[in-house]
Amino acid sequence: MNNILVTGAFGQIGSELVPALQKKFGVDHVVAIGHHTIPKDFQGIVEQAEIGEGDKLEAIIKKYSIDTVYHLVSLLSAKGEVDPSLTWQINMGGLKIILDLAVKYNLQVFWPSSIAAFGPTTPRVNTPQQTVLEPTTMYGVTKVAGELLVAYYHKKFGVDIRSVRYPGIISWKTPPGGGTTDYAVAIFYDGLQKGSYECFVRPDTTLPMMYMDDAVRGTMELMEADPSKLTIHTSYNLAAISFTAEELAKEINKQLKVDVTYKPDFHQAIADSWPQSIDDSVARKDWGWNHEYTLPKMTETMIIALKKKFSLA
Ligand code: AKB
Repeated sequence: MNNILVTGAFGQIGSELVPALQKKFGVDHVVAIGHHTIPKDFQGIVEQAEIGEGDKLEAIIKKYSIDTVYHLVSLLSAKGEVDPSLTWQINMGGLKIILDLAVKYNLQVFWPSSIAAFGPTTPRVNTPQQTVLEPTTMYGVTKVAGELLVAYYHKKFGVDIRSVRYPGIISWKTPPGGGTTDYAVAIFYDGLQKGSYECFVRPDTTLPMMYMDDAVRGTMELMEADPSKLTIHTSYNLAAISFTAEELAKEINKQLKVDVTYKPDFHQAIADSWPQSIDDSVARKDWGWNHEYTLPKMTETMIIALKKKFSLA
């Protein structure tokens, strides 16, 4: 029986993963953990806890006989640079608490790593699964440390923990917040609401991206994959589409008039330290990962969804 706990349930990924899990396993089998960001219209089981509150989390795990945790709480790359100590505390402290609970209660765990685990010394094109991991952001440091920690808990304690290195995720449900790849979401929000967007990276900035539906489906598929087939216990490279900021602006402008200007700021150095494209052949071979959304399909889907959200349709 799957009784699932989702931390960071109301963040970018949680907001879409929770309904997908509820659909598959039933609303009564998914417990969403949040604090001040719980939407008023949320339907389902919700519990209030901070990620540092291990005792509270343990009580919730016992109360609902939890056997699976999607541990999504994280401060992202740009926000992480504002308060690096807090980023370490939330990202690493939270993960350690969840892993110790996983040992105690025999939990299956999903924990996301990111392309932020890579750095300027990593090969930037078709970045291999096994490569140099020397990130320059605190967020990236917590992703590398986290990858090593989850692999350690798998080897030492046999915890069934699975992970992917997400690229930039493009989605419409939650507004952009705290990430370097957020320009690829903000351009849709501002484009539809203001008709213009000032982009914080150069037009030629290329980063790996993925539409949310692919990310959610891939995450759930990895959690269901035959454990004997999984050869990576740090985190799987995961890829879908790569494009420049200018190519995205052009694609949007096929459907919508958006005046895009470019004013690179501190985000640029972070973007320049990350890969442009990812080799995810190991994920494709081990558990059959495949993406569905191309740049045009993603763009069309985003515009339709946001027009509805902003009552512009
Ligand atoms: C960020 O930009 O910080 C995130 C990520 C790539 O992990 N979207």
